[in-house]
Order: sequence, then structure tokens, then C-alpha cells
Amino acid sequence: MSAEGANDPAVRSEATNGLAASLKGERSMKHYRTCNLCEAMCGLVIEHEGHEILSIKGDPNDPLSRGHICPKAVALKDIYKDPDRLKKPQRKTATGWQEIEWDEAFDEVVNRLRVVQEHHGVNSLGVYQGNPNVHNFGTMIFGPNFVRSLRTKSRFSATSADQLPHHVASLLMFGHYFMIPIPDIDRTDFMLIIGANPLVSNGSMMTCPDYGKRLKAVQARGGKVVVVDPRRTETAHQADEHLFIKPGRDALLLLAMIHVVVEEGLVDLGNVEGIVEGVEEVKQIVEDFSPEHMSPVLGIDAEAIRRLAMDFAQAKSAVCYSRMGASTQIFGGLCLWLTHVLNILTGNMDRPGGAMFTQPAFDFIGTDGKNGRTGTFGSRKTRVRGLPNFTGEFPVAAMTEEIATEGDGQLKAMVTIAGNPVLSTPNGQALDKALEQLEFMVAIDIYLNETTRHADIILPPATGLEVSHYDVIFNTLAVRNVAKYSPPLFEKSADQRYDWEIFQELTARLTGKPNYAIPPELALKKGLEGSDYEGMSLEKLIKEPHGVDLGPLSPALPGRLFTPNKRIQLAPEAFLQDLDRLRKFQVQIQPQTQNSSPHSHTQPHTFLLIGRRQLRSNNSWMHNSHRLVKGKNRCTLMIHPDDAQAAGLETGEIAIVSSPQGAVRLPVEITQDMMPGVVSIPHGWGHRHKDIQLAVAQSTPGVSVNDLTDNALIDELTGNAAFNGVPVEVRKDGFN
Ligand SMILES: Nc1nc2c(c(=O)[nH]1)N[C@H]1C(S)=C(S)[C@@H](COP(=O)(O)OP(=O)(O)OC[C@H]3O[C@@H](n4cnc5c(=O)[nH]c(N)nc54)[C@H](O)[C@@H]3O)O[C@H]1N2
Ligand SMILES: Nc1nc2c(c(=O)[nH]1)N[C@H]1C(S)=C(S)[C@@H](COP(=O)(O)OP(=O)(O)OC[C@H]3O[C@@H](n4cnc5c(=O)[nH]c(N)nc54)[C@H](O)[C@@H]3O)O[C@H]1N2
Ligand code: SF4
Ligand SMILES: [Mo]
Repeated sequence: MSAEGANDPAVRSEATNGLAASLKGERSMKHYRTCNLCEAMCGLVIEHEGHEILSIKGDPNDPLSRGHICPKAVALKDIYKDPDRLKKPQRKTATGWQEIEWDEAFDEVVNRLRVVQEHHGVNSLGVYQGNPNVHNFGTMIFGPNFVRSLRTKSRFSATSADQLPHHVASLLMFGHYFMIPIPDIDRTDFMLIIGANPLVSNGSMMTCPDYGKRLKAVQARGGKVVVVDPRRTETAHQADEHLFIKPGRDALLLLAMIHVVVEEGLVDLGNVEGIVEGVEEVKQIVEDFSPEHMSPVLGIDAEAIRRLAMDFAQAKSAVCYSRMGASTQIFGGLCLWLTHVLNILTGNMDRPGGAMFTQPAFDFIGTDGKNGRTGTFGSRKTRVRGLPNFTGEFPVAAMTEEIATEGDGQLKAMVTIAGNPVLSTPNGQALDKALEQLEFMVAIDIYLNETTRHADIILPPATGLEVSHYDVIFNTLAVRNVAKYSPPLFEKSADQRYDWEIFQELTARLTGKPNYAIPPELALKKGLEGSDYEGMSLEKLIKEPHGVDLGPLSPALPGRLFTPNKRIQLAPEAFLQDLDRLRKFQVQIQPQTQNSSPHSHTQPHTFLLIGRRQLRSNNSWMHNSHRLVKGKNRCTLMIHPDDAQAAGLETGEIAIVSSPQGAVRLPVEITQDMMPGVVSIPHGWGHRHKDIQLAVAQSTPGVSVNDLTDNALIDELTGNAAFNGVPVEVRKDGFN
């Protein structure tokens, strides 16, 4: 990117046109934008009078979301107004936090990072990037350059507490880590959902606003939706069928389904015929995994597995979609691989109604691919545990030990960017302790929370309604090709900085190069002009505030394949080898080796813990909105009635849930929706520290499920955290 671009008046004025219009001072104006809180990219209409927001509603003219909205969008107003949100840099002193000027803060950050790296080596600096980074336009454009300027290989992010197995499977099978197949929900006749609850999450690795209406549309056209989940979720209630499964066993179910497809002679590659390698290997592998053989460990009738596989293979079109429950478990990599295998062997890859690839207007995959940046897996290992890196990052499950374990290469300083790993990574309380021993920490974050309280300096960016937005990532994952640019609604104040301004200033100071202050719009403008869509440009998007519809997904292979030989790899070596671990697990879980559960109220009872998402939460960071947290305490332990009875627990009573990592006390919610033997706690709660600045969240703190989860419990293939299937004990609190 050239320096001249920064001063290109066209770019600057285009970027701010909308803003100027909305600030003219007319009464009650309407501003249109994309909500960037979750992956759904809902279009919003925000009615405002000057800086007063009158209403936030769904935009019926948004081509993707068509008016859908969830309660979190309205809380954008609360974030904008939140008195606890930080606006100026903060320095920790012996007597508390002190507000300082940006220049002073930048100086101190750069100097202190330099001292640590000079003393302990460049890699003694760790970086953690949290979830909102991928929802932030400026960060997507300028974050990578900033992280590179830190010169460290010790990088971590929420990816390895989330979708890492998706990336590993895409890299090994399709040749680029972001070539993620997306369910073509608007045309499918059969959707099999494994470990996802899109009715609440609004879809993930599948940007799909208004999932509920889209699901009903599948059913209305005679299609079917089946959910596999240890909890009868909100989505399962709407589906045609729900199968309970014990956490961590999905890979065995998928193998059994593929077994049936092969055995019944239903393999038909359809659109990808002629570009798939490894079909025979897969056919051989699945021989051992008949439904009859798998049924006892799955607790699902062999007949039901056969019928599911047949229905799937014989549907006019079908798609298997696996998400958090399949990816954040001990066989995450295998689950994602087998999901694609099932879609491919039944002729549902790259065809309408199946699993398809997007063609985004701003196409970073295409650019990456052309430049040979498609991803790397396992080229380096972590110092302490030897976990594999992926595309420049190490698994976050290893971050705590890398800070806490002495020796060459130990992390001595941290930069956290839009992340709250104390609440969001496994065994968070161990990280909470480890962060105390750092020599220096800087957090780029809008709140003083469980993680940033450990920082020496906090650099708070402008956010939410104060920033412009173009979704670089989620357009790449959307169920329909669309494009939309939103200018800021409100101008940030003079002494606020955008995330990208913070990055550029730090990058300049770290590298000694000038800071050209280039707005992200410049990269967007260039990217859009290079797009395959005729007439696509930033100017066009500025004129179309509801967004532009670029049509349904369309077949993209083999053109979009980035494997060296332009073929889909159906049987990558890494997955074949990992099957040994699955086979050992299968032996361990044979029913005869399981103990029958003890039955005394005073004895602890052993369960497998899973997570759950909630409509009014957004991971850990939106609990400071009163409108979202008001009402009954939602941070509860969900448990089946029989299990509750055995443990002597009644609804509303307090249970103690414990694991070797820690213990939490929380109210019990008894429900038939839980599978017996499995309990559920939502994540992102646990705002118990006194020295955070989140008054509303502190008044409804809940407990952190990640005080129970175990950073040793991972998918050994990918290094992804296994939040689901954590063994815990549950007992009644004696003080009930
Ligand atoms: N047990 C369990 N743990 C989980 C999960 C689970 O299902 N179960 N889910 C995992 C998943 S999928 C994810 S994605 C992770 C999320 O993990 P994290 O990303 O670590 O946590 P968040 O709660 O998203 O925290 C986001 C942080 O960004 C800050 N922030 C918000 N907006 C901005 C902004 O515009 N700029 C900057 N600089 N900062 C901002 C917030 O104040 C907050 O500190 O949690 C994971 N942890
Ligand atoms: N309202 C709201 N929306 C969100 C978020 C939020 O915090 N709140 N977070 C956003 C983020 S960062 C993400 S990554 C997405 C995630 O989006 P989803 O993946 O749709 O969300 P989850 O609710 O975590 O769904 C995981 C499901 O897997 C089930 N499960 C657990 N273990 C297993 C297992 O072993 N096998 C099977 N088959 N199922 C299992 C759980 O019961 C749960 O229903 O949501 C996004 N949207
Ligand atoms: S579903 Fe997600 S994108 Fe849509 S309004 Fe809610 S938070 Fe925003
Ligand atoms: Mo996530």
C-alpha cells in the first residue's frame, strides 16, 4: 500500500460522506449499518437525533438479514454510552489507574516492550488476539502488520479455542485454511447439524442471520433438519429430529454414517467427480465402523444411524454442518474432516443445497492464494508441551504454561488485543495467576476487565457506532454473496483512537518508519476494484447503504482449490494417523468398562460438562449492558431430572461443580433437555474481581466455566481447546 493513498482526498471523503450526512444536524435521521457483534452481519436501521439514539431496528432492505435483529444489537447503544468504557490510555500505578496522554502511553509501551525483548529475546513477548478482532474492519486490514512488527513467534488467539479444526481441515483438504465450505441453507433439502445451536448463536462459520426463518423455509419446502447434540437445544426443538450424543463421540457417528453410504453403494461425487483423491482409502477406513458396531458406544440405535445416513445420501440435496460442539472437543480435527468427507461422498460438495464456497467481493483468500499464503500446520512446536503451530499461531491452551514455566523462551511480556482469555480460555484461573508474574503487559481493549486488570497500560480504541465497517471475514463465510460498507454513525472524540490508528502508531514507533495514517478504506477500495463483480467499488457501496446482493453461492471448484495439484484431498495423512487415537478411545468407552453411577446425595456424581451460548450474552464482554443481563440469573447448571434427583438437587438450589482445576457454586436448572450424565454451564461469566470496572456485570457476576475446564484437554491433532466433555463432579452445596 502506498503512502500517497493516505492523502488521497477521494478516499478520505468517500469514507466520511455518510458520516457527514448523518451529522448535518437534521432531526431524527436514519443511519444504516451492519451489526458487527456476532457473525450474522445483520443490517440495522438506527434512528437518532444528533447523538441521541431513538431506536435500533432490523433493516428490512438488507439483502442478507432482511430485517432480522437480536437483542444484542440494541445494546450497541449501551456500549456507546457506557460510563465504564475507557476512552483514554490508562497506566497502572501503586495507587490505582491513572489516565495518561496517547503520546506518553505509546512511548512507554514501545520502550518497555523493547526492554523485555532485549533482555529475554524477541519471542519472550507473547500476543493474544481475541474474537472482536475478526469483527473489526480496521483490525483486519492493519492488525497483521502490527503483530508482525512485534517480531515475536509467540502468538496466540481465540482461534484455538474455537474453529481451529475447521482451518486445519480446509488447509489439508482444499489447500487454503480459509476455504471453509458453507451450508447452502437457502436451497438445501436436508440439513444435519452437529454441535451447533444457530437459533441462539445466529450461526458460526456460517453467516446466517435469521436462522429460524431459514430453518422453517427448509421444512416448508419439504426438507428436513436433524440436530445431533447432548442437549435438546433451541435449534433442536425447531428441528424435525434430534439425537442425543455423548460429548466427544461425533467422529464415530460420522464414520458409521459414511460406512453406510459406502456399503449401500451410494457414493456419488457429483460436481467434484474427477477432482477428488483418496476415495478408496476412505472406503477402506470406514469398514470397521458399522452402525451395529458403533451403536453401543454412541447410545444411538444402529437402525437410526442407518436411516439417518440413507436419508442424507438420498436427499435431493443435503449438507452436514458441524460447529463448536464438534470442533472444541478432543476429536475436533477428525470431526471436521469427516463432515467434509460425508458431504463430498454424497455428492453434496460445491453444489446448490450442499456445502459451497463463497465468492466475496473483497477476496482475501484469492489474494492470499495467488501469493502462496495458504496456511501452515505443525512447522513449529510450543516450548513446554510441544503443541503444533498453525499459520503463525500456537494453541492458546499452551499460553499459561509458556508464561509460568521458567527457562529459555519463557514469556515475560504480553500484548492482548480485544481478548479476555482469563474468562475465555481453558483453566482461565491458572492464566489469571500467571499474568501476575509478567514484567510488562499492554492491553488494547475498551474495558478494564478480568484480563486487562493485569495490564500495566490499557490502550482503549473507539468502537461500535464510532467506527466504519466492512466485513472482511464474515462475507467470506456468508450463506449468500453480499457486500456492504457502513460509515461511522458518530464521530469519535478528538482524543480517541481507532484500533487501526493505535496499530499504525505502534508499528511506526517499533519499526522506526513513518506513520502515514492510512485509513482501512484505501485497502478496501483497491480490493473491491480488483473484484470479479462488474462495477464493484467502494463508491458503489457508499451509495447503497442497505448493502448489495451478489446472489446465491455458486459452484467454485476446481478454480478455487489451492492444493498443489488442484484436487481435493479426501484422505490427508494427518487425519489417517489420528484415527489411531480415536480407535483407542473407542475401546475405552465400551459400555462394559463404565462404572454405574454412585447413588448417594453426599457423594459427588461424575458428569461430562458442556458449554452453552445465550442470546443475551456475547462471549464475556457484553454483560455490562443492563438490558442484556436484567432478569433471572442465567448462569446456571443445566442437569437432567434423574441426575438432579440422584444428587439430591432441586431447581434453584446451589450446586458445587468441581474438577481438578477448580470449583464453582451456581444455581441448578433441572431440564429434560439435558442428556443424562451431561451437564451444561454457559461461558463468559465470572465477573467476580473487585478491581475491574464493569459495574453492571459485577452486580450479576455468574461464575466462569473456564475455572473448571482443563488446558490439558485438547484435540491432540490440532491443539484446539476441548471445552466440551470435561469430566466434573457435582454435589449439593451444604449451605443450601
Ligand atoms: N468454556 C468455553 N470457553 C469458550 C467458549 C465456549 O464455548 N466455552 N467459546 C470460545 C470462543 S468460540 C471464543 S470466540 C472465545 C472468545 O474469547 P475472547 O476473544 O478472549 O473473549 P471475548 O469475551 O470475546 O472478549 C473480547 C474482548 O474484546 C474487547 N473488545 C470489544 N470490542 C472491541 C474493539 O472494538 N476493540 C478492542 N480492541 N477491544 C474490543 C472486550 O472488552 C473484551 O475484553 O471464547 C472461547 N471460550
Ligand atoms: N448470542 C450469542 N451468539 C453468539 C455468541 C455468543 O456468545 N452469544 N458467540 C459467537 C461465537 S464467538 C461463536 S464461535 C458462535 C458459536 O456458535 P455455535 O457453535 O452455534 O454455538 P454453541 O451454542 O456453542 O453450540 C455448540 C453446541 O454444541 C453442543 N455440544 C457440546 N458438546 C458436543 C459434542 O461433543 N457433540 C455434539 N454433537 N454437540 C456438542 C452444545 O450443547 C451446543 O448446543 O456463536 C457466536 N454467536
Ligand atoms: S444476531 Fe448478531 S449481527 Fe445480528 S443483531 Fe444480533 S448480534 Fe448483531
Ligand atoms: Mo467464537
